[in-house]
Amino acid sequence: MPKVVFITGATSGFGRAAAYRFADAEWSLVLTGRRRARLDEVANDLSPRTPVHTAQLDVRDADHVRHVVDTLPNAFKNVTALINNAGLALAPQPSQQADLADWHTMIDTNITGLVNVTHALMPTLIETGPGASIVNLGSVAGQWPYPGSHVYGASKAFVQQFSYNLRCDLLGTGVRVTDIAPGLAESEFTLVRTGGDRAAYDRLYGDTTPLQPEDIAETIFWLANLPPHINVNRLEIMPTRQAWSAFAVDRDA
Ligand code: NDP
Ligand code: 8X3
Repeated sequence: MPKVVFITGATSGFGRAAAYRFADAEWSLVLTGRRRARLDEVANDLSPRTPVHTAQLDVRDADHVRHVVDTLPNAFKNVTALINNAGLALAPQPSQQADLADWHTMIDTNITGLVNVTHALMPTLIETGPGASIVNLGSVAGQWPYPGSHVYGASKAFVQQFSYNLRCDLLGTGVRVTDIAPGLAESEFTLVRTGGDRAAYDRLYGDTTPLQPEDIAETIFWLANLPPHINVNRLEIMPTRQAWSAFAVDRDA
């Protein structure tokens, strides 16, 4: 029986690249995301290689998440790996200029959406037992503060602590949990964050060497394929050309 991976946010970036990486190893794929056309495009590309099931899904909708999990076709029911990848940043401006609605969208997606999917799939993963994995997409922003990160970084701090706490509760079930925390990585993430500002995208990723979605996909695949007795709790990954910066100090003019 092929192993089954369930990926949220498979229409772009890390999630899409992960779909291709797991397909290479002939895992069966459950691909989810809000954009139907993108899901179809990936499924059409990958289904000649491996079984693919798609579900148009907004992770913020707990009832729909439950429905998608409960109605998985038989060949896709025995999920071995959950990749909780769907997420976004909005409002790159300082907190005091950010829209409350954008804060709510980040909380609803990065926190509520992630727990919706985790809660729905935990019984299946526990049934799968040793070798099963939950890989949660956190961020360096969950550990390190920076201007304009406000609710986004805080939502990723939640992902880290939730991952650690899940580890405690899942001890003895064989289900592994990892918080993977990438730094600068080139994807549509920045277009979403800036409301489609292509110049901001070019400035951020230009003249340096950011991580690529395939780098993160390879890491996710490695985590899900480690021997069952190994759990990586947290993995922080930056491009070699990124590091921390000095503390900021407010000085008299
Ligand atoms: P992308 O914008 O390329 O992809 C984000 C994915 O999330 C899309 O497939 C999108 O699909 C999906 N998504 C967003 N909102 C929802 C929703 N409400 N319901 C279901 N799916 C949703 O970004 P990345 O691939 O770069 O980001 C993936 C994850 O990695 C995110 O959690 C992000 O916070 C995190 N991350 C990104 C970093 C980066 O620098 N790029 C670094 C560290 C972490 P659709 O719109 O079709 O629903
Ligand atoms: C995305 C990486 O540095 O923009 O999580 O917060 S960063």
